[in-house]
Amino acid sequence: MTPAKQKYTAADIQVLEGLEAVRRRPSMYIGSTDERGLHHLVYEIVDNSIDEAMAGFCDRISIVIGVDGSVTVTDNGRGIPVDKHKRTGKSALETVMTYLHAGGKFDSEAYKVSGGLHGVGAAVVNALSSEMWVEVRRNGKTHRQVYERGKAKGGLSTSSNGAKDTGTTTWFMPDTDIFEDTTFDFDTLSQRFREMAFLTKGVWIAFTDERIDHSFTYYFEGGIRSFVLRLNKDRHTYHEPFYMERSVDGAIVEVALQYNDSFNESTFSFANCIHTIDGGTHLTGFRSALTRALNEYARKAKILKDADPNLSGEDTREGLVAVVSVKLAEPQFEGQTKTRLGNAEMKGLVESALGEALSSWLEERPQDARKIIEKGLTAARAREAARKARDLVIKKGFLDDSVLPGKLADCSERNPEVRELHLVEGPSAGGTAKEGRDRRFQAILPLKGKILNVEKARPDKALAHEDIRAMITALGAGFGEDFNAEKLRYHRVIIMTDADVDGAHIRTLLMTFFFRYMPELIDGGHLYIAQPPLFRVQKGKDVRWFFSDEEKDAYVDKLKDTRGLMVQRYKGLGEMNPSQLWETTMDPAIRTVLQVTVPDVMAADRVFSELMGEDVAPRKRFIQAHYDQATLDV
Ligand code: 0RA
Repeated sequence: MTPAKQKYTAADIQVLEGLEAVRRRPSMYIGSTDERGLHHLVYEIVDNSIDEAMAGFCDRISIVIGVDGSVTVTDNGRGIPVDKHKRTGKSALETVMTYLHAGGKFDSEAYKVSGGLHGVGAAVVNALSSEMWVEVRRNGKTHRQVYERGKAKGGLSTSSNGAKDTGTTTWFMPDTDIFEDTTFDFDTLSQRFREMAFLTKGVWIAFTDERIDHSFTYYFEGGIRSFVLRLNKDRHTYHEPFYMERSVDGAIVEVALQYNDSFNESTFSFANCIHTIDGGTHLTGFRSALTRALNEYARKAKILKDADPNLSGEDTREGLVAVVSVKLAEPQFEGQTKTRLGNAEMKGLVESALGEALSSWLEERPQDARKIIEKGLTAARAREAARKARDLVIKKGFLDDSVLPGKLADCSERNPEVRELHLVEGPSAGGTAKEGRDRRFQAILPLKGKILNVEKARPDKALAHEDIRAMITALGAGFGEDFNAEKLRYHRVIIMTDADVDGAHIRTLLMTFFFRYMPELIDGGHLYIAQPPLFRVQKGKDVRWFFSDEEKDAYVDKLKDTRGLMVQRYKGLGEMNPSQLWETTMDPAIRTVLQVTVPDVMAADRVFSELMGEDVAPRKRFIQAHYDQATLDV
């Protein structure tokens, strides 16, 4: 598996230019001089140790952020060579540290494979540090050199340490002349080191932040196989993970996958330990190999008959959790955010390596193979059913907003921005709301009660459900991929349920529906939850409403001795009369509504980090716990 088996010596390093250019235009080398650029310095140094680990010579890397804000990276690799370099006449170490050696053998030819910024490496970090030193342990000796803003301060000092241990230690202090802020962030770094550990199996990465006295060690024996198991932790899976690693044409292809019984796909792709959020050639190769291998096997095993059509790519990815990680000499990252792999050769490489490995894996496990293919067939049938259901409803004018649901009491205002749709639990509360509302801008849609749990149902079932259809039609903006927020007939959708357990359940079901079928409705800030009061307290003619026990108790305690105090608990919306409902829950001048937010973490790329984090929180739990974070009056 190791990309670097040959011996390298100082002569392999090509010298190009000095480091002044780096200090003059740092962004050209590290992207920016903000927080992101600052953290790049650490990754650059750690990447070098990761490369040494991938070459099979190092299994321990430690990173320490000092109290003074400096960084120390230590590995137990072979140590950077220190012999004299032919062209510079200086040691290899000094050459590596004080010259930009872009494009040289040292970087590209099978040596530099982990992330990094095109192999500019340690020299760039040196140029952008006010002080730096490197210690190399090799051949029973310790070699040390100190640098200042990229320039060597004296030669290499060598002392005998007699010890057998080898390795490299790099210490640096980022230059405050270059960086706006030189404060490292613990979470950013630990997250990245965790990823690196997942993606480099068998390596121990110890991270200590002395500023806050925190330390973590990451180690994943199974690498991305462990990663897949972890992603599927809360799921029901169909088989043991598939795992392969191949070294082809100087590149390494690693894939782990495992199917679960959900309908979603989670595939994460990486190139040189960089998360390629926008995919790229390696992901394309992965997908076509998967589709082809499964179809070929299904035909051979006669699970697919001659007359049956092939499984589509989408069908083969339902319930799939996969990690695709490639390591290559000169990765080209494309796109706005440089998170798509562009190297054309990777498509075919991944496709053939995975194709072969997966085909034999399937042959060896006919039972697992059958389960996976049957899952794909079910997906295909469901997709067909959903398509038919969709066609049918479109034909029937289901998505035509001129045919509004019969039980919708619409409002008269035309501007969607001020229109509100109240989704009310039960026909009786629906009736009260219809009477109590301001009919100019408030529309009422009474729901029967519990809507279908869309988390457990396929789209065709969900679309057959009366209340779900009524909501989609009333909103008029479609659903799923066809959802178009510009067509929304109401810019405020307010869920109004009883303040009891059933009400809470209905609320969750509704939020789950919106989250799965109209996420843009939530993202756009259109979804709200009404807050009906829990208590009515009357003293003479004075009537007050309270929304919590605490509020009510505080008020009642104050008036303890007053006679004729009447306290009523409101369990359901239906217990209020229309004017009470208006006053307490619907009148924009008085009411409080909670806006449902799906925080940033839900964005696709962040799901990854969320799942990588200590706290694996399935989406459902997530919405339940977070919907009440934002309170605002509208
Ligand atoms: C090339 C050759 C050799 C070691 C390294 C690179 C090396 C570089 C770094 C950077 C951080 N830690 C590192 N560890 C090793 C050694 C070649 C040999 O010993 O023959």
